[in-house]
Amino acid sequence: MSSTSGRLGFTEVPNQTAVENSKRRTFDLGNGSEVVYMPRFLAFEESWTLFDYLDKQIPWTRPSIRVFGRSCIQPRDTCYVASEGLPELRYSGYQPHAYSWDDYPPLKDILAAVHKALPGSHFNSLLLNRYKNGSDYVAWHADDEKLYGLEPEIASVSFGCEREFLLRKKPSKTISVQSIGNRVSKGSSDQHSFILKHGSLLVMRGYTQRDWLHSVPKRVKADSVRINLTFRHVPI
Ligand SMILES: O=C(O)CCC(=O)C(=O)O
Ligand SMILES: [Mn+2]
Repeated sequence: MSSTSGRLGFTEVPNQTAVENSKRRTFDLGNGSEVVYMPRFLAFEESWTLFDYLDKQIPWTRPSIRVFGRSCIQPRDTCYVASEGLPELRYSGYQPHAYSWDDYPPLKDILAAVHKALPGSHFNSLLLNRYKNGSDYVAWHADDEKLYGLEPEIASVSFGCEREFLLRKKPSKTISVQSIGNRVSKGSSDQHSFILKHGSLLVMRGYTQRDWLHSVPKRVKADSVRINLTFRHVPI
């Protein structure tokens, strides 16, 4: 919202969103993969209000999933929201129930803020995660389900406890002299780390899901709850 200050003669003061958007940083991961990070995407107090709402109102579950053929309890709470008429999501042998956006109006406000920050993007589904403390985590994976198409864009909004988010290049499938050479001199450009702040937005786009893995590892020192929302587009 813009404001005026008659005394100093300003006609318009930049709004919070415009100022904080200027802290947006883009990381070119190479070969068509890109990450954008905005540490202060949402205002601090507003983010705590949203955290409390999500913590209390979302119907969190901790489902049983299959990993390498073995059944285990997913090491974090989850929930899924999607627009009507989309193909169903299935990952690690688990098919979450799709709740409606209308059931959780604040999610629609966050979605609108994400769309405003990312003109041209259109997200129609949302996977929510709640990490109760540092023993909850998400293992190395890519969100490369066929459902999302070849170059999915994923917008991730974080609330609460700061956690480390890691990106690691997938091992190359072609073994050539050059790739062996690359592996020997494996540089830091094959791994990236972000501390995802309360109210931050991280976007993965291009070939990031095809060529990279990401994770939120266990951290003994993380002693409070973190909530993460990943907005995705499911083509119909
Ligand atoms: O919690 C996060 O920051 C990432 C979650 C994630 O990768 C996922 O839900 O696929
Ligand atoms: Mn993911």
